[in-house]
Amino acid sequence: MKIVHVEAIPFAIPYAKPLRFASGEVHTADHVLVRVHTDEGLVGTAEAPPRPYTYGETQASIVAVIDTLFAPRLLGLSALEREVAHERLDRTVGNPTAKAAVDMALWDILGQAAGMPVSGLLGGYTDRMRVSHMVGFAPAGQMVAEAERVRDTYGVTTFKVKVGRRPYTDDVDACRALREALGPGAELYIDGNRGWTAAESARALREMTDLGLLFAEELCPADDVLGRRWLVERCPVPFIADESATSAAEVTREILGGSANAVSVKTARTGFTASQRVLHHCEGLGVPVVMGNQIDGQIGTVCSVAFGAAHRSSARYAGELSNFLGMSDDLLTEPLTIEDGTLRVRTGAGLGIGIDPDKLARYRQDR
Ligand code: MUC
Ligand code: MG
Repeated sequence: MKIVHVEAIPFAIPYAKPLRFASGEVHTADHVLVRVHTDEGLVGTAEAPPRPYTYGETQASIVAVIDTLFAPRLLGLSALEREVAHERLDRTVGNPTAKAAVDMALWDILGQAAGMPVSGLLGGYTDRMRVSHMVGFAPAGQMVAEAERVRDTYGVTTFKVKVGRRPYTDDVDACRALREALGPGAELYIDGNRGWTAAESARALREMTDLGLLFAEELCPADDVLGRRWLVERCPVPFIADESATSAAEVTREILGGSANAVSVKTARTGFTASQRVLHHCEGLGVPVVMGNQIDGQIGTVCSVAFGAAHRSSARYAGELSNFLGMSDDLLTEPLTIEDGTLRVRTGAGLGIGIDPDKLARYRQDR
């Protein structure tokens, strides 16, 4: 199982429905397809989504770091030597989605070699997850229409509402309109992507106390250390750390520092190996976990559901698994489908996915 070749292929697929949030917006899935080849002919596949406003990575930087630094360090290693692979990748700081894609491609190889699904190898807790849909910035009426469409079409009843606009009352009004339209049975939570100050966040939370929110996520920056701690002390629901807690060490810092009391796990940035470290760490600390979405395409979503469904603690809440619905197309030979508000884990060996060669030829940016 020696690694003989690592590919980093930039591709771009437009969004039919762009997503807007406080730290940025996505119009095109300008991701990188990562393929790790072994001497036995196995090919592990994953995708890396550049999020410059979150991690500083770009499509070009992901391709460059894989081609020039990661691939040469991986060649000749066995896919079983994941810990050595990570030691070598970690000689380079940052670049979380590039590292995560390599990690998940290695797990795909291991699963294929064993003839077993990765989700089973990770923990095999359940075969599906409830889906949470992210509602991006728009006038309140459009946000309601979007949530109703996703509920009526896919049976989804959990929604994460993007907040963090100014004035904050626009978001309070949108959340209220969503609650009124969706009724008391829907689960609603909010994600500010650091858009508000601690004081704005506190005011907004106070004005939404009757809306029955499930969680609040990254309402203000974690770098406003005392302000954020002050806010979390007053927050009536678990406060999720997302972009402020992207490793087990950052989770320790944020939780013990009082800057969060729940954590978003995203396989797009911690792969399977480090996501398990984060997850087990959260279990040890006794804080809840939500499977987040890095605005993944279908390949990334297959990875998120494989991981989320594999463990009790990551399968507990609905996972954010529907961002791919906004894309105009994707690369998988068998597209994902959300039914009855749930997404199933792929049952084939490894990640159980195939890449459509015609689609890849159409969307790749390097030829
Ligand atoms: C999220 O949960 O924040 C938007 C920015 C990012 O880094 O992830 C997405 C979704
Ligand atoms: Mg978030």
